[in-house]
Amino acid sequence: MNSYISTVMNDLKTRCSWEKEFLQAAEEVLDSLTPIIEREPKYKAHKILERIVEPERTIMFRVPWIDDKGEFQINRGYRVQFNSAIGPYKGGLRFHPNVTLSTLKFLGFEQIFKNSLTGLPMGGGKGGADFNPNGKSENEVMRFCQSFMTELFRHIGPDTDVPAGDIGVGGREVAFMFGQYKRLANEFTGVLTGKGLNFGGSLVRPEATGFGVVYFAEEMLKTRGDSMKGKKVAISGFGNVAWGAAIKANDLGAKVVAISGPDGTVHDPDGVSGEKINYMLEMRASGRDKVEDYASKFKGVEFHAGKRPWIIPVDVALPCAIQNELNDKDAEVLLNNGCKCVVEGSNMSSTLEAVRYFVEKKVLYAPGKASNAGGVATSGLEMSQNSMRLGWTRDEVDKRLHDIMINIHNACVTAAKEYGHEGNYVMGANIAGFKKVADAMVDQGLV
Ligand code: 2IT
Repeated sequence: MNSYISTVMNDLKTRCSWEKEFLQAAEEVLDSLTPIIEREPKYKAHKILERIVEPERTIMFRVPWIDDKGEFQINRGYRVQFNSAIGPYKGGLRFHPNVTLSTLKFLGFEQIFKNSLTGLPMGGGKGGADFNPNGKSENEVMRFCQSFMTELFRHIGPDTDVPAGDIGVGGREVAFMFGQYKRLANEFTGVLTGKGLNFGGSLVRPEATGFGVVYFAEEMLKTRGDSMKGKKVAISGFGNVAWGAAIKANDLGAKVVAISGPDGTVHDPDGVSGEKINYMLEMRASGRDKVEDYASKFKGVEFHAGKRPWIIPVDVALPCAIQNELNDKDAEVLLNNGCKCVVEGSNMSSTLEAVRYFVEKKVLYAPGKASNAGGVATSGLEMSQNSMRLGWTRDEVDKRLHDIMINIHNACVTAAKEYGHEGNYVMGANIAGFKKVADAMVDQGLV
């Protein structure tokens, strides 16, 4: 690590010692910026690293709501407006009981580079709450979303900050929040993405993250004269990203042999396809959060309680559940079983040790900020359609999404090569994503 980078990183470790996930994300990015920091002294002169690790603004607020029993409930809400150098803050909202400031700072930080990679004018932000939507009634979810937006609405806007969904926030929650924003602001604008099709949503947005992951995997395999066709694939999770990835993997002729949930992994040697993919949506809508339901419903399926899918021998692994869901031991098991390609659908799926192991073994490995950028890219396309007050066809959106994923892949490959680390998608993604934002920050002066 270069001395400027290690000074900034050590300072951050002192000042944010309790923010473990944020420090992990910062270390991965900063470490890989060594070649560009050494080549371009202007970044140090302009204190770009010190500035880029500090959010422009962090908002934390009380979210009071009343449950179905009439009892008062209090949660903590957040919005981290991390960087607006290249566009309005953009990024999802996560509702999950484990959400802390550290979680949202790591996600907001990742979002800066991811959004830059899409080539669209979007800054980085993230928000959410420590609210657990599982087991809540629809009315409880609505009341929570309304209360959350009652505070958030004054901090966001279509040219200021445009939230979307993430874990625990899907079409239903975005719709409740949109309704409340519209009521408070007295404006119908594209202030959120992932909206319903009847009120400004974009076709393909629900599938976009998972589709993008598989488009990216296909591009990576192409660099080795290979493709997704005939590949055995393990996907973790059964949420929105896993669902989109399962559809596209099937489209490209691969076989998805595993999906997972917090309760364990299902191994389905016949493949998760057809009605089984639709069943992923049913499992999510049930709010039970149990993938074991899949094993009870379909024949020939094994359930591995408490296990993650990385024990199943596959060619391609797509972690699509949550951060740090794949550690160095999992990485070793995967590679020993013949896996050649690991493409992240969740943000920071792999621990730092797992990332280092993949890079060292020269396996095809893509960090989430590159390979899962299709979701936010399609949110960017939703913003464009809202601004133009029109809607594109499914094919038009899908074609743009596909082109964006190809472009991100090329940007990673090119930057990695230019800075002396050919084939390293971590270096490529971080350097390419950073350069555009850092140059915009230099141009805009000390703000
Ligand atoms: O992690 C992500 O990129 C998202 N949750 C999507 C964010 C967005 O604004 O569509």
